Amino acid sequence: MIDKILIANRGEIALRIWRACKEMGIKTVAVHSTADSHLMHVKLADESVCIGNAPATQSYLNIPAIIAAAEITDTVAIHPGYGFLSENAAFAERAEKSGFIFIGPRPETIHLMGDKISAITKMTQLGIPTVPGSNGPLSKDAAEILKTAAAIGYPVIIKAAGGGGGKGIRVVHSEATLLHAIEITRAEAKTNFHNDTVYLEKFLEHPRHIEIQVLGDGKGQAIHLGARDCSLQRRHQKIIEEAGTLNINAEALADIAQKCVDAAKTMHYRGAGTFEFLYQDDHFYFIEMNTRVQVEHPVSEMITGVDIVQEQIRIAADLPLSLSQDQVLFDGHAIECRINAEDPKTFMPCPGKILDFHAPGGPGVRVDSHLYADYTVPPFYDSMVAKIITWGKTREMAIARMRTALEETVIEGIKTNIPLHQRLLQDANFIKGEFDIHYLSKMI
Ligand code: MV4
Repeated sequence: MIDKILIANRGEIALRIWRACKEMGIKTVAVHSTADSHLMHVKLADESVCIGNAPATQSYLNIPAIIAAAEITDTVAIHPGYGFLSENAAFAERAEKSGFIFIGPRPETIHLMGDKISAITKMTQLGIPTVPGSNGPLSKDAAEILKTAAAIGYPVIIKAAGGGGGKGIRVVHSEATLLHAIEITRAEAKTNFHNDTVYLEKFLEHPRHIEIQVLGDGKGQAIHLGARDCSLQRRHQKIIEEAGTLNINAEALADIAQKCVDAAKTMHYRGAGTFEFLYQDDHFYFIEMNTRVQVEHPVSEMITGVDIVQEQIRIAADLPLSLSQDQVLFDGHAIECRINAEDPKTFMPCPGKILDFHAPGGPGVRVDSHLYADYTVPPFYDSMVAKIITWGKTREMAIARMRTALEETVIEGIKTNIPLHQRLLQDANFIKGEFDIHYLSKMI
C-alpha cells in the first residue's frame, strides 16, 4: 500500500481524504495557504507544509510549490480532491514525472476529457449517446455556420471547447442572433480558456442533469455506482444532489450505466470518473466527463456502501477494485444538501468566525464538514462549508431525515443557505420529484 499521501486541497474534501488515509493506515501531508493554517485536516495530518499566500493561484494552484512540498516530505502519492488542480493534466504529468503517483486518471485522459469536443468525439466512438450538434469545432465561415445550425434546428447552444461546468455557453433561439453570439462566445473563450474553439448543440429545453459514477482500475476493469440527479442548481452551482430512486426510465438507466462501464473498460479508465448527461423524454445525452472525485460523491457512497476515496487510493496503489459489479448492492435513497456560507436572500458569500457549531446526527445522517466552533471561514475560497447527507429506505424517509437534520444543525456567526434548503424540502414539486435544471432559479 501507499505509505504517504499529500492532500493537495482544503476544506471538507481535504478532511474527507485524510479520513480515508487514516482508515487505510496511510500517513498524510497537508499543504495549505497562509490563510488556512487552522483548517481541521491541517491539525490532524501527520505533517503540514505552508505552500503560499491566500490567493489560490499562489498556493492551491501553485504547481512548483506543491511538488516541492511532496519532495521534502517524501510523499508517495498526491490526492488532488476536486476543483483546483484536480483536472489539470499538466499537474498530473508533472507529479508523475517527479516520481509521485497522481491519484486520478492518466494525464492523457484528463487532457482528452478537458477538451469538451475531444471528449464528445471519444464518447461517440465508444457508443455513448451525445446531443445532436456540430460534431466538432464550428467553422469560421458564416454560410457554413448557418447551414450547420439550420440542420440541428433552433434553439441551439454554443459551447466553448475549453469550457465546461457552465462556463462559456450561450443559447441562441433564431438565425438572426447566431453569428453575433458566436463572436461573443469565441472572444470570451479566448480570454478565459485561451482557446476560441466553439461547437454547437441542439438546446434541450427542460432536461434533468443525471450523472453516472464509475470506477476503473486502469487495466480494463470497471464498475458503476449508479446515477445521481444534480438538477437542483443555481448558476451552475449544485445545491442538492440525490441518488437512489430517481424516477428515471429503468430500461434507459440500465442501458446508459452499462454503456458507461463498457466505455470505461475500453478506455482502460483509471480512477473515479463521472459521465454527465442531460436526461429528457427518457433519453440520455452525454455532455461532459469529470475525471475527479466530485463534491456529491457521498450520495453514491450512501446507497452502495462503497468508499469512493478509498477506491481511488486502492486503484492508485495498483490494486484491483475491491468489488465486482455483482457485489454492488443498491439500497435506498440518499440526499445531499450543500451548506454554503452565504446570505440566503442575496447569495453573497458570508465568510467569518463560527461562534457555535453543532452537527446533526442520528441514523442515516452523515456530515462532511471541516467546521468547528471558533474556526474562521476565510473569504478567499469557495463558500461551501458543509455537506449534510441523509439516507432512507425510501426517498420520503431520506427527505424526512434531512428536514430533521437541518432543524438540528447550528451554525452561528455566519449566514448560511440552510433556510433555502428548508424551503426546498417543503416544496410540493421537490417532494414529488418533479423538477428539471431550471426549477430552482424559477422557484427563487
Ligand atoms: C446544455 C443544456 C441544454 N442543451 N446543452 C450548462 C453547464 C454545462 N455543463 C452544460 N450546460 C447545459 N448544456 C444542451 N445541448 C443546458 C445546460 C444547462 C445546465 C446543465 C446542467 C445543469 C444545469 C444547467 C443549467 C443551465 C443550462
